[in-house]
Amino acid sequence: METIEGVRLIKEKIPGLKTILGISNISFGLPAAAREVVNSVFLYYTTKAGLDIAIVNAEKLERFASIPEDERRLAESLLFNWPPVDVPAGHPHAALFRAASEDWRHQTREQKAAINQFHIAEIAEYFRKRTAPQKAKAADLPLDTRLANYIIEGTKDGLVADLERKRAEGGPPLEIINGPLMAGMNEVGRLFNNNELIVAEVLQSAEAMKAAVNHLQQYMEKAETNTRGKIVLATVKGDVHDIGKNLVEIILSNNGYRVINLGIKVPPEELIHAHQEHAPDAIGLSGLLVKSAQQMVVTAEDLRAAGIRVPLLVGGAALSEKFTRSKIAPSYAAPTLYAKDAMTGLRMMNEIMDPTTRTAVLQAHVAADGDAAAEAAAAARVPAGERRSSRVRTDIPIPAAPYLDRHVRDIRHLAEVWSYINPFMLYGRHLGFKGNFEEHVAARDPKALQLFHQMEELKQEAAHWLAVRAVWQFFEAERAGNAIHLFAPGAAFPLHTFRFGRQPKPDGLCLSDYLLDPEGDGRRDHLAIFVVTAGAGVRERSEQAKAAGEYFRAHAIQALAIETAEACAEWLHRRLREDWGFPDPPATTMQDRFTARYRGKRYSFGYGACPNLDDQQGIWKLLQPDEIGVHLTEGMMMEPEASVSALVFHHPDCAYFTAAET
Ligand code: B12
Repeated sequence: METIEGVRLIKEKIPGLKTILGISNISFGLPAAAREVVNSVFLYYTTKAGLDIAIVNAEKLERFASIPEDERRLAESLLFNWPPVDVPAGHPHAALFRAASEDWRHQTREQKAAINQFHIAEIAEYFRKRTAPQKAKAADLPLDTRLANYIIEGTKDGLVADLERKRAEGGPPLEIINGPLMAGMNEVGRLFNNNELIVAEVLQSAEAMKAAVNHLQQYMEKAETNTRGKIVLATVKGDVHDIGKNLVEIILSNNGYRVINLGIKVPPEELIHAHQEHAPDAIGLSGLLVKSAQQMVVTAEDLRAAGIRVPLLVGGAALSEKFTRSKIAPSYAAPTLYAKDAMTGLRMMNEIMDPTTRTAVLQAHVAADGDAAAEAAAAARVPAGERRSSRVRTDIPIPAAPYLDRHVRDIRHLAEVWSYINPFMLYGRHLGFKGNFEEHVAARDPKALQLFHQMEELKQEAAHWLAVRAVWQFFEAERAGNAIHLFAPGAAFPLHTFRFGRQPKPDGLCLSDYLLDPEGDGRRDHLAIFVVTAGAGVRERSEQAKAAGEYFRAHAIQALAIETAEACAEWLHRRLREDWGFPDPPATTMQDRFTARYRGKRYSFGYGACPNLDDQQGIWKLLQPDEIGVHLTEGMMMEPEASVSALVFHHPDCAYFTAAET
């Protein structure tokens, strides 16, 4: 109660201050089922008191609204330290309870402790006795519920037999799809939005749906379709981003939409043609990079010029609601909707296709006059200068570069590279696991273990075909204001010059600051550059799995490939530090590496310190990464998708920062 009160007082006295609270300690020592309830009730009241951020394992939390009244009362009595009402006869503290105030502030120390002990015993006793609500045995459930459950649980065992039972009852295939199966899929969407299902599970549900539809298709007339609507989907010109777009395809197509997936690097003309051919209800555009977001503006303009007015759905990592509203929507001049993830895309399609919500949702997404002007006015430039920041030391010796020739390698020891995969990225971001994956595996959490084994199996198989390649080179380098000249060994004229922006604030940083000036004997500092890839053949394999209805596998292949590329970058960077003569201290952990706690840093074009993606061309000129199968698209994207490029600096003061655009 004091914590809740504390939050309330802080928010009252210092309204602008943000509060953060770890929730679960409140219930430490109680039975697991009691903890889920007490944590949830505590979270509810702290939030009401004004808490901004809670640290909590969302999976281990009962939803407040679903907590039965008696359980909620038990938790509230404990948290608010209410004096017990029904005290068993002869209880040693009965008199103490009777004399205690309702309000914890007016209770004596002794009363507080006795009341607290009483409620702890009550709640622990209650939850120890309470057996988990028994799941009804599958066979006892009504047939429609069973059919929906196959989808919700993402299982196919018994599915075909039950579909046949449903048909024998006279259910036409299309009604089975649109009825119980779609009800299951709707529940999957609801559970996902409530954080009760993770991406990997949603994909398994989609697999079950696909298996059901495949089975029923043999009994359907050719003309019969189960479409709720039609969407043309594409990754924009210059962009090879596949994984995000494919998730959207899988989610939409298994929720009753017909998806015409035009693939990657799709120019506006192809979209216009597809619109004429398929007359879709909407067009979906995907893209990974900022450049692709700009390409969406151009694409939207071309679609408008071609007279196309269907709703446009857009999504991708570098896109935002603001950019969509201020840049893409005015160019399209028809409804333009930003979807932060595939499930949001599904909700939007549902709203667009539902006559009761369509008008409102479309009207809400047409650009308002002045959106673009407001955006333009906001972007003021800050002059940055060229002086080296005093935050970067210059009195350190230049470490000798180990070699200056270009290195090209096929990296065969995949197990080692994979040990550099950040589990948070693979299991958390891409497969949707919530919480600390490694801790959950160590605690033998079934969901974590299942995912772990699925990925280990995939790795075993991928070890036979996943090709990890790298090209790198150390270059002599000199700083010239905000620019860096790179030289062939001993040459007087630079091979190439990169120009960087400076952090727009007093004494701001610039990447060139990290290069030391030549020593008295003319010896120059160095910079390493690399490109790594794990993408050869990945899209094709993922496509095959998708076509076979193996959606989890299709997604997992791409997720493994992109995180292998990132892991290879981490692995190679560690090796470059070794080659350079400053290996990581033995105590360095992978977590240290994932948070860049080592000497020097690597910077990738497109990120804050060097946002100009056109500079990728400089890397291509210097390293010729085409030799390892990585090509640069007109959108400055590396094809295949699972590729990473970087500049590596050795300076111990290196930090990540955001520079002004050059
Ligand atoms: C993982 C990651 C990578 C991975 C994989 C990239 C990928 N294909 O997803 C790897 C390591 C390969 C990578 C590489 C690079 N990356 Co990167 N990467 C990321 C990161 C951390 C997450 C992206 C992600 O989650 N992808 C997984 C997919 C499934 O998610 P998604 O694309 O967002 O798709 C979902 C939604 O957006 C939505 N959606 C997408 N499209 C559509 C379409 C429709 C119609 C709908 C309805 C919904 C929808 O639904 C999808 C599923 O839910 C982001 C940062 C961030 N926080 O987002 C940076 C980020 C995208 N990367 C960035 C950069 C710069 C790069 C590189 C250029 C760096 C470099 N020089 O090497 C390269 C480019 C790779 C290439 N091939 O050219 C920048 C881009 C900024 C910019 N300047 O353009 C970002 C934004 C980081 C940053 N903060 O600056 N990256």
